[in-house]
Amino acid sequence: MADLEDPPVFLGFDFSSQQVKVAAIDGRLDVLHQSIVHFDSELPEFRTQGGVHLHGDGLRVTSPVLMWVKALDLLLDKMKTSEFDFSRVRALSGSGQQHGSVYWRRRASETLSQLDPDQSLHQLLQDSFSVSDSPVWMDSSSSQQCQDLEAAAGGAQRLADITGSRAYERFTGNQIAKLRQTRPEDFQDTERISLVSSFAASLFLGDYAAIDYSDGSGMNLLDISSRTWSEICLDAVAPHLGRLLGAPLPSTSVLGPVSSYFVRRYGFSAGCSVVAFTGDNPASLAGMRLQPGDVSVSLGTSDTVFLWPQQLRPALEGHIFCNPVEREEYMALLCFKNGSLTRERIRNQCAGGSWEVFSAALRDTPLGNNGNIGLYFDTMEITPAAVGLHRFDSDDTEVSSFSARVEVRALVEGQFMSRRVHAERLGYSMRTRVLATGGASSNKEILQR
Ligand code: ADP
Ligand code: XUL
Repeated sequence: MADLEDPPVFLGFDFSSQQVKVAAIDGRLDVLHQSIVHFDSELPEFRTQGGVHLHGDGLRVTSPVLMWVKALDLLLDKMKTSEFDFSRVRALSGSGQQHGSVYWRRRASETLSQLDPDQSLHQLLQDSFSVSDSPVWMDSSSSQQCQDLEAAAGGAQRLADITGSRAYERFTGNQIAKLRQTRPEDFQDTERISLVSSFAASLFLGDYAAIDYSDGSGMNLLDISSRTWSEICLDAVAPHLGRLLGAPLPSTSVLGPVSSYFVRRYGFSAGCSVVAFTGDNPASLAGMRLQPGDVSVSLGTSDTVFLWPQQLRPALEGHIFCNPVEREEYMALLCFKNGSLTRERIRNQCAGGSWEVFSAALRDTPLGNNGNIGLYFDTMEITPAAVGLHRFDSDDTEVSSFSARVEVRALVEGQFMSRRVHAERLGYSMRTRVLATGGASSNKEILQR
């Protein structure tokens, strides 16, 4: 049990594409504990690759919702085994991969509010989801619904003016519209729709957690100026959708105390608060303490460029989200789907599967790659909407291959040039300091190029 003298501890969870992570920090932001559960290797029974199932049409991408639940059981059990003192945790919060959606079956709220501490969440929530495979951010199967939503809103730019983005396939509103049209019975059986972030908060709260303004901006449903659901968009997606979503709240809201399940099973204090969870990119902006004018590059499963813009300029490319830190401010984001997984493929093909060899190739080749450049879109890219591999030599002639070392540099230079070009096209300058985060930011050669 914690002593009143013990300094408080705060927990941050991340439900990301490939793993669930936790970090415990104290009031000085010193990290006291970290644990990870990696989906593919530690939960092989779900048969995911990179945390997802890629379906036969090459467009649909989903993750089993019960895998996320089981990963949380495993993560908390790991913390318990390492004698982590849960009673010192004053508050917890977290993040989730953006856009992914969770569909709670009718009466799931009763189950959530009466969880038996002698059983795992995975056992208890077996029947609580009307859709077992949640669509995630890599999905690009809702083009028809995107067209419909843009038409209903009065065009792509009008939709961007309201929600911060023109219609994107991975944005949750379009996924909900698709579910309603293609699986009406499952949709009828749903009593609440969460984002991955608010789903994770709901587990801790023992009740449905609100969607926060910042992650809620990635749905094509939130009016980012009034910070309320846009009636035009809700009506275009499904009748009475507002009831299924619940009212959105600021990202810093304290939602309530942790559910008694966690008090009794793990020894959390009954006074531990659950603070709204948000999207992984908004959480990175908050965690990196970004200031207006700073630019950040996140090199996780996706690569993203995000910043705190000084003016609100919704455009046809990129996204504007509500800022997770300052209630009246915004954040801008560009998402590149072919990030770490494409670097891993080239590492496996050109560097024997070793980041060391990959980094050595970058050290051994000159900046500019002697004029060789490549664009590698293994899967349909988000920014820009393109697919395929394109290599050009120093004469600007398209070629079918490069040597291994040239390929590694062509990939990294091509990726970072594209991050810069697209940010600059939107009027954002990359000439100020650029902060890096995400798995690949541990690689100095990638950061230096
Ligand atoms: P996410 O949060 O999206 O699950 P992370 O931010 O944890 O992902 O990043 C995971 C990715 O980091 C992996 O797919 C891997 O390719 C990349 N990564 C990890 N270590 C290195 C390294 N040394 N060099 C380059 N990339 C790396
Ligand atoms: C952002 C996006 C991804 C996911 C997964 O729009 O789709 O960055 O948040 O990290």
